[in-house]
Amino acid sequence: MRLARRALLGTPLAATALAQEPGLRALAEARGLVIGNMVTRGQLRDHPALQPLLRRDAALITPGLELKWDTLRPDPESFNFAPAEEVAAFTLAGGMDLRGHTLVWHEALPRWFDPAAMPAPQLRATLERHIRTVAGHFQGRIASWDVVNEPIGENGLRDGPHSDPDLIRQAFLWAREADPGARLVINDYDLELGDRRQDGRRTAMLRLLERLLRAGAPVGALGIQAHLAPRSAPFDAARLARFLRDVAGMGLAIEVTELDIVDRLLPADIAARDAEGAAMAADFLRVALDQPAVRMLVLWGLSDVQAWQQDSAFARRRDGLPSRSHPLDREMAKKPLWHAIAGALRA
Ligand code: 9MR
Repeated sequence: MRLARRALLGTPLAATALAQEPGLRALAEARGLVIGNMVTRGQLRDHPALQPLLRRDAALITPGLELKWDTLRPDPESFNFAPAEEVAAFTLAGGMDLRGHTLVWHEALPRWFDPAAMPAPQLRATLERHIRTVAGHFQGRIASWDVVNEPIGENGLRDGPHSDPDLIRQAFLWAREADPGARLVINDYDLELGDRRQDGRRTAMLRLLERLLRAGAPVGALGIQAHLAPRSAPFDAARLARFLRDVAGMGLAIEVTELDIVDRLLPADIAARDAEGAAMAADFLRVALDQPAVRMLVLWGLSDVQAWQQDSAFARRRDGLPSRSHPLDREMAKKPLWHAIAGALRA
């Protein structure tokens, strides 16, 4: 004890202050908001420095890959829960909750599962078995499940397993039976910014939600991914606020599920790039956190070592520079985005 106190007295003031600066987790908790982050099993292993920082900045974790079909379903018969359980063990040890992502999606499918090539009854049976087994396996451990991911296409409902609203309704019913306590979510992207295209996507989403609720689907929340891409479209606070109000008016909760910055259209200069990304996040969060239905804020990665943007032909920068999409840089130092999020949580 005496040793500990002497050690503490010997700590330089700056280091003590740094250790005491509240993380995003404490700031969110103080205002009754659940803050989360995405991580994969590979990232936890390859970047152990992430682990204490995730515990500082997140109260909930979305496994980035481990609950997708291509990881869970090596073949039509079996289920491989081991990778997801490794992430779940990390969250349990850190006193964090889990988010489930995702039960029905048109991407990250194993080669044996081609929804378009399956006769409708077989597709239905395959989805039912998957949802009942996976949601059942994690029953009681998942705060909210993305039951259906990215159902909105460029013209209404996307082709594939999403194109049949009755199948979507069924997916929610199967998930509800398998895990009665989880909040069940429809999750989608490009619902945040103020151009005509995203207006159309918002309208299509509102129609789908209305239709599902009318048909008795147990949808509990809309997930707004929020992969914010400055200069791809303007930010329009009034339009976003109206949309959030419309969703809340249906009695649904709202979760921000994948917040990060797509910096492909921003200047190369790091200070300018970071400032513009952080400014758009601040604009977005000012509106989102003002809406009481927004219960959860999940970031799609804490550090730039986690960037998916580089592997995406669409989201990566044309000049080949590494993307700066996340709150911490590759050395785990805080960037303007971290401070923008902290500021929004404090406001
Ligand atoms: O970040 C994820 C990337 O590492 C994966 O290769 C990809 C396919 O599984 O999915 C990425 O995450 C996506 C998420 O699951 C759904 N919304 C868009 C995300 C970024 O593409």
